[in-house]
Amino acid sequence: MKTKKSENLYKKSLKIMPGGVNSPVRAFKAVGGNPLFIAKAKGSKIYDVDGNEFIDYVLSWGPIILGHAYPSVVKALKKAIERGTSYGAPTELEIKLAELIKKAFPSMEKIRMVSSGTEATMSAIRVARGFTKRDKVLKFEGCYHGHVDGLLVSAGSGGATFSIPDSLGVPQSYTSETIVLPFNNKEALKNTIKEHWKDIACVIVEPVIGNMGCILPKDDFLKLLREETEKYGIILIFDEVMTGFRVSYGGAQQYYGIKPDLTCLGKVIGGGLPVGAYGGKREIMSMVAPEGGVYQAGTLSGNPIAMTAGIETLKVLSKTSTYKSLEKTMQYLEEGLKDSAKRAGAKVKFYRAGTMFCTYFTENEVIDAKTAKTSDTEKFKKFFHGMLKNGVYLAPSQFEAGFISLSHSQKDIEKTIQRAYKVLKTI
Ligand code: KE4
Repeated sequence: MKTKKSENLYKKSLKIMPGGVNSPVRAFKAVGGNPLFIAKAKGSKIYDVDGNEFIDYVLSWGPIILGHAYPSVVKALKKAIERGTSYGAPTELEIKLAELIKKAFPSMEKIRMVSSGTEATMSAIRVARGFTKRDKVLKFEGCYHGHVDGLLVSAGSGGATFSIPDSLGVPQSYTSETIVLPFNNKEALKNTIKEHWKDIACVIVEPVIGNMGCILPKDDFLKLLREETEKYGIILIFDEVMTGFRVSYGGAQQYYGIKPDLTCLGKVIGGGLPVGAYGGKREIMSMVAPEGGVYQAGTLSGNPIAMTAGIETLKVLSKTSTYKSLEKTMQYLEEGLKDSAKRAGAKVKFYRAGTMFCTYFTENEVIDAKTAKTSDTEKFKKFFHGMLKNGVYLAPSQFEAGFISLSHSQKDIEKTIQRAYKVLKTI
């Protein structure tokens, strides 16, 4: 596989950008080797600057659920751009996208648009603190909610009581209000909430953890989470930045039948442009400035170009035929990958929720961060590079989710399954 042009560009980008990238995971640090620089993309394919073609299962980490350069999105964007790109004033487009979101997520009675998932989670936490007048935030190990200072933590040795920053530049005081628990652990959850509820403003959770691969909630864990937070007046925030419109049209909350107080969205609702959103119960969201006293703002929030991409994407997603087709493709891929692994004698565990999935190189059931980390990352590296050489672009980390799009064809899936067998046999 020729990669000369990518290598030259990487040398150049290293001189001017930290790690040569604008987001760490893109640098291939978890799998080794140099990142490929992408020239263009269409449908299920991406093409790098050396002309290599790949079937894309990263899809910009989730947003490109229709497929790259989807015709109706491109057409609408071309027209929209002629009307200017951003006014810094309200437009009808923001109402349109908010209404489309609310139709899919009825729990989001009032919605505020922002420009990233991080802004959405950071703001939702501020609103929860403003509403409850409490300071602590409870999160789960392995969940990533964007680079919010107070959430860049890992469980302190004291487990539930205190957390330690897992990024430089985050003061201990910022993380002292964060409690970290193991996911899917009902006892830890009940005991911690019972002990600390008076100080806990909110629980924030990825209902399906997409930032540790793909970890599903075990029986009734989310139901318990809803009951316990309800009981103690703690705001339940579902971070559906990744699961929104991915696990189902109505996200994980529709799929698992749990109604959170606040929901954070991103990725898919921008159709590949920068959009995040947070929203939920009217009485809570009324706290947000200028209606209430919780301040949050953004120059490009709700800009007409990003709104247009989001509206066009959700219009296609709102057709029931869309999810029928996505589900069919995903089932085919799931069965095929499991069969390839079995025939190749590879010991892997495959999990998926809707159209997000992960293949772990472990024989253990993966139910939380700890069990996810029993995966053999050396084997994953070999799998990643083997598939890359065979024209399949997977997420460059064992602990990321993969995605499919409406544009992934039967042929794409067949090729992926065959190549997976070929590569897994060599590992
Ligand atoms: P952004 O600020 O990156 O738009 O969203 C942050 C975020 C919040 N919540 C969840 C559940 C997320 O998955 C994310 C971002 N996800 C990563 C992928 N693991 C984005 C890719 C990246 O960091 O480059």
